[in-house]
Amino acid sequence: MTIREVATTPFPDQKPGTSGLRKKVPVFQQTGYAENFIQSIFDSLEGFAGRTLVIGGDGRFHNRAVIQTAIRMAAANGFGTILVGRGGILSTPAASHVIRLHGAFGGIILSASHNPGGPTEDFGIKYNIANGGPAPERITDAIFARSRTIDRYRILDAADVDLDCDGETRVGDAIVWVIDPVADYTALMEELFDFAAIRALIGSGFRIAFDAMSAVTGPYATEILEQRLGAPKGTVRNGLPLPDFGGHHPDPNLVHARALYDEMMGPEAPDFGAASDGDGDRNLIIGKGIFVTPSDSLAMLAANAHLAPGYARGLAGIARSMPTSGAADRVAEALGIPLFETPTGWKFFGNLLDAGQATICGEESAGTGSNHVRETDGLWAVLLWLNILAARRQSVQTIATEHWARFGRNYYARHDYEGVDTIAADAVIASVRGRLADLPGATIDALRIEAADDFAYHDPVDGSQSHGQGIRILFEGGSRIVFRLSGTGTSGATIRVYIERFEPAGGDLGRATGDAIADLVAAAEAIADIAGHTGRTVPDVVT
Ligand code: VG1
Ligand code: CO
Repeated sequence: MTIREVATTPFPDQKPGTSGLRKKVPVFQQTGYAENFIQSIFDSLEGFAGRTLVIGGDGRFHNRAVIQTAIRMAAANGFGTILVGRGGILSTPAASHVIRLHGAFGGIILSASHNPGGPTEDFGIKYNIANGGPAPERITDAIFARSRTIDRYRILDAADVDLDCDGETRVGDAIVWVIDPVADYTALMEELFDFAAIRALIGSGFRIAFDAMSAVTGPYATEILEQRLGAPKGTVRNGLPLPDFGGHHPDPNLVHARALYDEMMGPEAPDFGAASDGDGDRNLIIGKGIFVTPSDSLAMLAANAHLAPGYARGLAGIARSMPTSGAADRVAEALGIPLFETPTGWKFFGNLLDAGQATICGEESAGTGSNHVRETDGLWAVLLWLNILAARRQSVQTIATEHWARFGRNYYARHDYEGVDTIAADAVIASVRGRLADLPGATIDALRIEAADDFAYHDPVDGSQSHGQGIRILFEGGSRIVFRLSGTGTSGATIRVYIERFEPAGGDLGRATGDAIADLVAAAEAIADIAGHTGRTVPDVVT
């Protein structure tokens, strides 16, 4: 087998976003496109000769082709061992665990997460470092810089590896191991949670519905919920990963997991409903008759985590992304532990987890996780909920009601305006940014603005700075509006408006969210004039 140095020219658009490089499949299918990006990753790293690389993906269209390319390139670039999930499958949290468990140098995860898949839909490549977490900005910046000047990539002439058979193959000087994608992850979950208690809960007639959305969590959820925990067959729906996710968005929110939501609100609802996304890192939690917002879920999990064996000794701290509601802040305060507010994206949690400063982290976008891996973890959140339900033997509704009565309630919604013209979207943000100095002290109807800023983060562990991470408008009494642009889309821009009303304990805790935040929604429009800039009068997605 010979190593070839292939001459190439740069593509100008290989800047990683919130979570890796995401583009339409036809973009990735251009000659040299994936190769350039993968070589740019390797060229930005040092010291991996003879070390282990983990490769896996969420099974979407184009997954297998890029896995073969990545194997040939990793071998040609000098990695000693390459671990690949069988079928090219590894959920994002499972990949994170495999990297850590096997002491790998890093991993390449092929996914566009919650974005749709198929021949004309989305694909993505992300690099994770040795701690199992997404590469920090310093590395993603280096990858982008390298992609602008790259002039050759290195690849081995070799036959395709059989991805469907566990075992060992030699590719050049490297050993390729095809591993069971589910086994290591399942063992980790058994360490963290009281499977016997959850099994007893299910045995007592507690009913679960889990929607894998034809994405990567199917095999994991089937093994854990149905095989290990004894839930009846059929508990896991859409459990077979499909290259196009059955034509759906594998995004576990109230729009794309609508059927589950409707069922959970109906008279025959199971006790607990959940879903995960394309690559298995997100979670949707719905109790009988009650949707738990991801921000509330983070707070409720943190408040009850000690009921699970893996967290019995308590939490060192909680971290949340800036747009995530302040519900977790009140739990941290009550527990007497620190609360960290980071920019959007899981890569900002890595240092806090590594340093032992935070144990549980979460984002309003339905990502929740802990120090067990360095990624957000959908099934982990589901299992922690089940462990808490098994320990408390109360309904999700009761747990939520008691939580709000103790901590107060953060009514919360995110309004997304999708596929907006990029210039118009930039203009929205620029005009709000331009008003930042004038907003503090201003009133909009009965709401008084206390502070307004462009969020910047100073990492307390490595001292790095990140600027321009979203605009915060903070109101008296703890309510908030946040504006930012998405960094994961592949066409046009998405404007995200995050709206939150804080209602203290003793206040009106049982309102409909839409009513509770109506004045803030109006204030957001008054401040940003989204209609004027974009012509859009209503959001495309409300979650
Ligand atoms: C979105 C979410 C963010 C999340 C990111 C990756 O980013 O808002 O919280 O970390 O997706 O999630 P953005 O830049 O589009 O707002 V995953 O599950 O899709 O990789
Ligand atoms: Co995801």
